[in-house]
Amino acid sequence: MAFVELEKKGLIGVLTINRPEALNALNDQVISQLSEVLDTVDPGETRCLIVTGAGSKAFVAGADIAQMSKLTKEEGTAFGKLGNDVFRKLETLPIPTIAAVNGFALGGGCELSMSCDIRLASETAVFGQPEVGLGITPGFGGTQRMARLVGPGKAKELIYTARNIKAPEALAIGLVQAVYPAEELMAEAEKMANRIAGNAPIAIRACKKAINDGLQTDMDKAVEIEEELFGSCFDTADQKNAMTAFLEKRKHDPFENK
Ligand code: DAK
Repeated sequence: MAFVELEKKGLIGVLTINRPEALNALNDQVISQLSEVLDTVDPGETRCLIVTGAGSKAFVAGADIAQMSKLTKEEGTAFGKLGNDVFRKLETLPIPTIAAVNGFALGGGCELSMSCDIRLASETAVFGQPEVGLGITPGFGGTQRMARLVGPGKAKELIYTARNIKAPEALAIGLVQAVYPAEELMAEAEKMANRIAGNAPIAIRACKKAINDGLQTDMDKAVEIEEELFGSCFDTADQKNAMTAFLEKRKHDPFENK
């Protein structure tokens, strides 16, 4: 059974969590398949990845509560590690990622969206970290990524109260970058993904690495990371192609990822 599907659309990929009967809840099978599918994404061929959920109701309604309810302490720790390892794999995927949040993004679903570079939401999207109402903490990076994305005060308010928020509030606090009518979400996500895919892929991968690695260190180290990645672009055909075209007042040739 394919709980995770990957569709290639030209230079972009669309990864769908496909378990609509349980609102795409993440059990260990779904998480393992997500890991396997991410391993198949080839940055040479795919320049931007959209992550979404099957059906019209949910992105992902969280980790699977039925499965989690039976876990021992050791199994809970192992489940947390499985999820964290896969979400980190997604977060550090070399190519840009866009979460197209098409409905409930609760618990592990909100955490999945926060492991993507950019979040676009439908007007029907609902975000939240309901874990403390279930007697647990967010376990797939929610305490860490939420605080980094919206600031510690807002993250603590949302996590301590287990309050769900709708798309407009998610937009207002910077958790999502844009909100669209549900029927337009995927087209808008694909438009953004294709726009990204049209830019120099090696430079974009360097930007992603510079932002992600830089945010984890102090500013002196962070600018060194930027300098090194900036320098590495001058070894690429794409840089030469684009700068030569600019100087010759013409459009550059399509980027070759070289
Ligand atoms: N798990 C399992 N099944 C789920 C589910 C979930 N998270 N969410 C929904 N479903 C299932 C429902 O049980 C139902 O199944 P059937 O009864 O039809 O068999 C089906 O999906 C449709 O759901 P509803 O009938 O409930 O649909 P409604 O429209 O009435 O309600 C809802 C939609 C999203 C408001 C509701 O389903 C809901 O509240 N779902 C749970 C949301 C939630 O609390 N999610 C957070 C889960 S906790 C950790 C690792 C991970 C985590 C924490 C720690 N470590 C190991 C440390 C992560 C935790 C979480 O994600």
